[in-house]
Amino acid sequence: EQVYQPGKIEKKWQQIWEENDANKTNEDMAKPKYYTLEQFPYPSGEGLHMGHVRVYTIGDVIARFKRMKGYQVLHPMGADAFGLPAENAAIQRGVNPREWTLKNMERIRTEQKRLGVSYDWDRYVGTCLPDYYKWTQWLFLLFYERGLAYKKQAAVNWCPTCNTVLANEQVEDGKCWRCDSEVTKKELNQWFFKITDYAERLLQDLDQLDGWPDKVKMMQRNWIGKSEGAEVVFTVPTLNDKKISVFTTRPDTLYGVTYMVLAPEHPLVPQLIAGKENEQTILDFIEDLKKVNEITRTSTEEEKVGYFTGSYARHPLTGEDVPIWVANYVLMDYGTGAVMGVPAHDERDFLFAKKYNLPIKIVVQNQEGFPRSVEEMDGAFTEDGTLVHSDRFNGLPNREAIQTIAKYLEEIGKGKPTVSYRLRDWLISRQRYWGTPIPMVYCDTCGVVPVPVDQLPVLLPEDVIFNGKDNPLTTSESFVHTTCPKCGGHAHRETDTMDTFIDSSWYYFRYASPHEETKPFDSKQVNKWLPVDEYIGGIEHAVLHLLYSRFFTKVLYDAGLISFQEPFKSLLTQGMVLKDGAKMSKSKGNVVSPNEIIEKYGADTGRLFILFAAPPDRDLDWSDSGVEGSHRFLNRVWRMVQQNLETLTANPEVKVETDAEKELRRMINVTIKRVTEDIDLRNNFNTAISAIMEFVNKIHSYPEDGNKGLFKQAIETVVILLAPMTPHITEELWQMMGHDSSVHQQEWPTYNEEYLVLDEVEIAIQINGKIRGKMVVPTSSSKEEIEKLVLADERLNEWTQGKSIKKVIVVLGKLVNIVVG
Ligand code: ANZ
Ligand code: ZN
Repeated sequence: EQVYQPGKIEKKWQQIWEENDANKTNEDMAKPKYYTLEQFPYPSGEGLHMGHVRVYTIGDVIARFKRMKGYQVLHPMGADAFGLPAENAAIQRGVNPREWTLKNMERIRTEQKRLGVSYDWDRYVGTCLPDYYKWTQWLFLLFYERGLAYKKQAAVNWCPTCNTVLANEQVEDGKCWRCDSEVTKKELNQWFFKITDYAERLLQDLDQLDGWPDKVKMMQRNWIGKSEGAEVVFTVPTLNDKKISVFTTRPDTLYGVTYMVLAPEHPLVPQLIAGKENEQTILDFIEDLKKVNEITRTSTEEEKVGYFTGSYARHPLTGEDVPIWVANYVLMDYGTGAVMGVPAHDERDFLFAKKYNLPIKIVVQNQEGFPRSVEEMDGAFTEDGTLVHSDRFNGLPNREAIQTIAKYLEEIGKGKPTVSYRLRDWLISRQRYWGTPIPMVYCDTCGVVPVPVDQLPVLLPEDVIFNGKDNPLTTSESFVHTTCPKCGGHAHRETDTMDTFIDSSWYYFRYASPHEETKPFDSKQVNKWLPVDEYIGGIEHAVLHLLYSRFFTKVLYDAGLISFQEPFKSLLTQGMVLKDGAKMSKSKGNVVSPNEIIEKYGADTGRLFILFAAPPDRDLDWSDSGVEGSHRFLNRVWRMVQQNLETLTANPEVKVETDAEKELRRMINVTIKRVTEDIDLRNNFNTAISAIMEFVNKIHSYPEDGNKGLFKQAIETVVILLAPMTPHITEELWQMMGHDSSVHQQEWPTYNEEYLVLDEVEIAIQINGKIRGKMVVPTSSSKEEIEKLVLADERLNEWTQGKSIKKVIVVLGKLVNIVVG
């Protein structure tokens, strides 16, 4: 008898699968398609961690299951290979970022292969390879042509540690998403993608995403942050009636305006303060604010600081002049960068007015007439009510007045109803080397000129200096100096590279036709395979990668390149892998390395444990005893096959006659049903595995003299059902059982409804020998099980109350006699 040696058989099968192209995408159009995708890894120098193992295993079970269910399956893998760590390695250790990255990509690929994941390696995509980033550049030019890529001077997020700008999505609580440094503001000329043009569609289409977790949809909704209200136009009499628009969600409070506040960066500020008393103070104030990020600026704890500009604005309805202030809490890039101050009905304005002694005017009161006067207010009145002191609008419920006043303003040309979004345009330029070069040149005569498509890719140069200070691309003479594609004159290249989130916004398109040489992808292939049917990845990308990818998909749809508008039909966000209740991480020193587990127990055990320990969307607690348990189970299955090889390689006839046989047949069918539904409907691999474990127990208690044909069928079912989860051991056992074809090419078994029901029998219940009732029990129940069932029956109370049960006699299939006394 052979012992289970995962080290040996796993290597053997991985090699055979590779030689046979076993995981090649099957493009059999007669079958329905299924695209399973796991987020591709960043090839860091550390190799895979357990979080990766978890995602890939989940994806692999789905891919293998769908293949057995008769789908043509696309299950590809690649590497998100541009990014800072490569460059940091270059700065710190003097290595070449490209070589460093390629080496890591190779290492990760090797580790992924050791897990036995069924990827079609022929479709491998690496975003740092010229035949990929050429098309990232092509897409940039498409965006540019469509008016969706533009350059502007703006105060942008700056990470002083990473030495580069960041998109808003990459600033978390005022800190850099990658290195946790405090983010500051810097005035720079930068490239942006106009994602704000798509804000409404990105919001509306969330409603179609039934296969997405509500939590992720909610995070995207909040990030897009739609707000309905009005634009109200004030004018500045001293500046020739220059207009200042404000955005407000509360036009109903317009008569309560007692001042106005501009963001200090507002373009009118210099004119408003020119020659005024506070001019210098305000100029200094603006300088200081540049060092503070907006999270801090708008946080409720931050002290609100403001200065009077010395100028006044005319109220559009009352014609009164209200003082114009500047203050830190008004942001330039939200709404119009200007707000109307209504201290009676806005908490922030109330505090500001109190602090600077500005007047407060009540224009909304509740049914009790509260607030009647400013003296009885200890904060803003923000509830609903009726309008007062509002001229012709007095008496209107304020909710109604929101619309009425907005429309009235539109009629008289002093405003209009409007919508504001919190979403900002996507800042995509990075002052770093290891990224896709932005394909633009600056010509002394022609200005900004896109690089023609036939000159792509704009390759990353090698003659650069990594000094940890400047953008290395600026140090390459051969790169910077070029000729203008339009006039042939001298020009210099854009030295910014693209945010790596652009690379990952379209890689799942590339997989559909990875060797396409004339365009980023073949539309026919993409329309065939996409949208992705199940996308598996981390929740940390809820508003980054997942929002950007949705944006890209909509732009490609508008450009007529694809026929669908949402990239990911269903999304599975996997939970974390914890150890001793904390996230596995180097800093906590609680890391269990995948390689260590594979060496000791084999990949199949690791996979089985990870799938069994928790449903995929929950956090999973690593447990050494759990791993041991999974390994024991696989050993048990192994021995079950080994010890019955004679039966399993013969061809015994199937006959179902005895109760034990009927029960085994029932278990075969019940288990197939449970496992199929757990995988297919719920992704509950853990309960699918428990069902198989129960089934194996049942097979062990099957009598020696039971029908051998049925016994063989049961064991074969175990091996087939386990195949998607533990692909190596099942392949080996399948072969031992005398099959020529791969277990992974077997059809997924189906069950027969008819055999799901328990065979039942009616038995008599006696109390002290007298028949007192009848009961229906499963035919297969043991004496102990029947005794339990009978004693739990409440009808017995009548006969046994106040007495003690002396003895219970069970005659299987006939009766139960309870002796009481
Ligand atoms: C007057 C008013 C009265 C306001 C009132 C609220 C309550 P959301 O809902 O987040 O969109 N606001 C507008 N632009 C701003 C900016 N650039 N920086 C800081 N605050 C700004 O918030 C919209 C409200 O936030 C607007 O409505 C405006 O204050 C303020 F009883 O206008 B409100
Ligand atoms: Zn940083």
